[in-house]
Amino acid sequence: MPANLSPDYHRAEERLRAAKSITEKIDALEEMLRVIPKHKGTDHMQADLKSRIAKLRKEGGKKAGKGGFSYIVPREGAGQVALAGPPNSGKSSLVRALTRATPAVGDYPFTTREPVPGMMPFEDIAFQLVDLPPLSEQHVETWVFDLVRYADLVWVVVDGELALEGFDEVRRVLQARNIGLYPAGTEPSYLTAAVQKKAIIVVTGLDKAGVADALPVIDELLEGKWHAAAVSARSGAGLEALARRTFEAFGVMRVYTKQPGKPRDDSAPFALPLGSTVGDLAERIHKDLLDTMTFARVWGTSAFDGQAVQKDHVLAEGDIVEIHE
Ligand SMILES: Nc1nc2c(ncn2[C@@H]2O[C@H](COP(=O)(O)OP(=O)(O)OP(=O)(O)O)[C@@H](O)[C@H]2O)c(=O)[nH]1
Ligand SMILES: [Mg+2]
Repeated sequence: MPANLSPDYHRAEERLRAAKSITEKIDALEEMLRVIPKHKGTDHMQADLKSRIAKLRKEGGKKAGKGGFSYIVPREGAGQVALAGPPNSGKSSLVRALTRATPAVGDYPFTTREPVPGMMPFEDIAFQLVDLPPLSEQHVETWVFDLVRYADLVWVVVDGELALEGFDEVRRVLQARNIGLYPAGTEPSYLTAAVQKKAIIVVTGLDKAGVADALPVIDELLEGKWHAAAVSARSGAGLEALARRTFEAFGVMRVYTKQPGKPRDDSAPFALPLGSTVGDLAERIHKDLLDTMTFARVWGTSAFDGQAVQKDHVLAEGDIVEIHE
């Protein structure tokens, strides 16, 4: 049993026993959480307090933040990234550093209890990050795994000082749900798990002494094939490179459209899977356009400037396309 619970804690516990309404109970539990000593020995108790608070909040219909949340976060932008990691590894800090979302950051585990989406810009497109509660050997609610399964890419976020243990824990917890991970840029093997998610390992705390030096060792021990992305949410180091790697991992290209006689429409490139054709683009613009289009003109690396092409023409990153009906 973890010792050293303070008189404040016992007083709050007393209040909990006496509490009658849900609000009083939540108040007392929150006070217990505030004053409990924050160390490894109380991890279980902290997690337990948090899940009791969450349960009571749900019962009382009173949700944290605005508008509550749904269990599936609708995809937005050029792709969705789920942040999976052990408790306290820096997931929410990353979402704060890379998007306008402001999930709570705490120096204790199990700070995050609900999914928090935010858009991460990369040049002229954006990817959706989804901050998640931690994955751990303790209780993890089923919807967290649903969100990992639903995402296009997983960032396995681990603290640089606990990188290997953290990665192993995440892998074990996911494997128990039949979810496997494979490095972006390689091919999955379905022998180990029914669902295989493309992943990037993100090592946090690059600003801390020793983490940068440990990177080559971490990479080697990760079987040499992961090439972890090292970042610091605090100094901002590595964040741009992570966004670029994420863009590359998605295997998407940006294609711009234009109207005849006008310059390209800069506002909104389409992010299409590599290998997409003019027909795929037409379908993305409007479901009827695939049938009504006659040909297209393309400027860029896949064609001579203004070359007329058919629906089956394969596009390249940065191409500008003018579709004629
Ligand atoms: N020095 C340093 N500290 C960091 C960095 N990223 C996160 N932290 C600290 O690590 C602690 C945990 O950060 P969070 O972002 O809340 O971690 P989390 O993974 O979201 O935690 P849970 O929601 O509990 O799973 C906080 O005290 C952060 O300030 C980093 O890059 N460098
Ligand atoms: Mg968090």
